[in-house]
Amino acid sequence: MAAPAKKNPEHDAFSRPGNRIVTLDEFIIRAEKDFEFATGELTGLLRDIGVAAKIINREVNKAGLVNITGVADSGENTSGDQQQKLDVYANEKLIECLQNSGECCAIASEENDSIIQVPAVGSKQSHYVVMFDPLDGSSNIDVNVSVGTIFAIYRRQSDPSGPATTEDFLQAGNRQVAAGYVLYGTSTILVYTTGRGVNGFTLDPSIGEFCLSHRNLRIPENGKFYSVNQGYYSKFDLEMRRYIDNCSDQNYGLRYIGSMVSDIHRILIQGGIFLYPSTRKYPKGKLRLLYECNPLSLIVEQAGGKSINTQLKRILDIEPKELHQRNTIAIGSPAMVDELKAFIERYSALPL
Ligand code: AHM
Ligand code: MG
Repeated sequence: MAAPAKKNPEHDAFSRPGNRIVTLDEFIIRAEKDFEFATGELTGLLRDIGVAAKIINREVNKAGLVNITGVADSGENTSGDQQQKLDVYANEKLIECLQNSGECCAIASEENDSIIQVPAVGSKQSHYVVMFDPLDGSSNIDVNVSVGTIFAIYRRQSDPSGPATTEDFLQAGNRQVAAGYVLYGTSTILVYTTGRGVNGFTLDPSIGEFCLSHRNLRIPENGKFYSVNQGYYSKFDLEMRRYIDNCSDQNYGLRYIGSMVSDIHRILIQGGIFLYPSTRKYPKGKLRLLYECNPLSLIVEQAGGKSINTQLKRILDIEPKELHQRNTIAIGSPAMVDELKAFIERYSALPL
């Protein structure tokens, strides 16, 4: 007899009549019940991240009122970027929330050189590792522009009885168990996927809960906006310049916030393409594969979009070599990524 079709937990979880509010916690718990062999660990992790997001949100919203904007005393992070005070704060809060519950066995953060072991809580033996960019686009904080937290969860590969290893983090993005982002914008929204569609939860400040607001997000097939730091135009390769000229010829609008989470969120809702190609300063691209590109690529693909690098490789299939690896990216509406691909195939001087 054929096995019964597997239910889509993230859709079943909220299929109920009326306009009753569905909170993130309720959604996660209901979704877990539909997973075979669920142990509750992943559920716990997503809830921990939700809690950390609320704490970070509180602080981001106070920026300007208290002495938490500006450059941190620590100076630069491991990638050579200037650390803001709020970067440091967000990093500490996420680590704290994850360490307290012990639902993961190790953490990697864009702000730390190497992985952080999470001591077991009680007899729990966690099977997951979590990585994150605690506050992406943080150079925008001092000027009240949106910033975001990005996270990715993987199953560890090493023996659960010993400590986690760096290799547990060096897995291709197609092995992510869950990924998401929190955008601290005009409202605060948490968007996540466990590989079965994408859902968004807006923080209702009056009750302090993330509530389901964007159910089964689907990215438009095409868009009218392109998103790239056009200030670097003269440093881009020919094929990228040709593509950007084409965007302008077709009257696409340019939208670039300088905060990738914000740009990707707009693209998820309205369609469009986001590009960060190689420049002279960043020959391999600026954005980090593990902390930024992989989680956002999983979300965009789960919503029906595409994500490749400028060598036309699917981002999620890249085998990472190091924790802070950078890469180029083109991500967004499928028709626009395909159009860019045709330009690269036509004009690239390098063998693809
Ligand atoms: P960050 O992680 O140090 O904040 O850097 C990542 C950010 C992205 O959010 C944004 O898209 C990009 O850097 C902007 O870079 P640039 O100013 O070079 O255009
Ligand atoms: Mg970042």
